[in-house]
Amino acid sequence: MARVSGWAATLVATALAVAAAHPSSAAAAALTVKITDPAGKPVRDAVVTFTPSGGGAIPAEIKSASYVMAQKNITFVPFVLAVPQGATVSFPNRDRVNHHVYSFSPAQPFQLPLYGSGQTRSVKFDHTGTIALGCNIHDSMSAYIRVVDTPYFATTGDDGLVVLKDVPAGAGVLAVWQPLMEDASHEVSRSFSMSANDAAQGFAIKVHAQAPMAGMY
Ligand SMILES: [Cu+2]
Repeated sequence: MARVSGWAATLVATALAVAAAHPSSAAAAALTVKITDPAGKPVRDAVVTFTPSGGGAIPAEIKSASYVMAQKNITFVPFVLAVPQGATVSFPNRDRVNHHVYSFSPAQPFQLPLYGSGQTRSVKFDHTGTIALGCNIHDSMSAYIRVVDTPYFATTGDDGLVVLKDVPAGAGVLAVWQPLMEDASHEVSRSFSMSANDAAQGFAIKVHAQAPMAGMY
């Protein structure tokens, strides 16, 4: 008898009818994407990317922007941070206690040995993929850095919404990654042709209520 697998792909894609918020230029437009669960509840911490078919060169100002994964109240803040390939992420310790940040993720394992309050460290991420973070001192601390190879990316907040700005018209791939997604890759994608006008898309995804952290990445 077949057993039900909790990791079966369970993507349900739905189209959203969201009115365009403003007129756009001919060459590029805004793409609004809403991420919900199948019941329609907004899903936060989802990284949404649009990758043009020809590839998305990452402008220097996006690559060199400030990306921060802080430690505050024995928690990583934010829980999910999306950065472009080649970005440098700083890891400021805003607690009174020491932290030892590490990742064993194959995309880029690293260690930031014990450092104290008010200090910071930084790591440059040269490879795309998912970096699962932990702290050697505090087992409860976990967070994710998602390294992407397109300049068109954003992470959903409590409203499940992102707006990707200045997306070039033309074919590409629209993808959503969320660390608790009930899919082995934690990612779903679809072909999408961006028009010259503002557009809206929706994804309904199934996510775990709580993160089974160990061994996910
Ligand atoms: Cu710690």
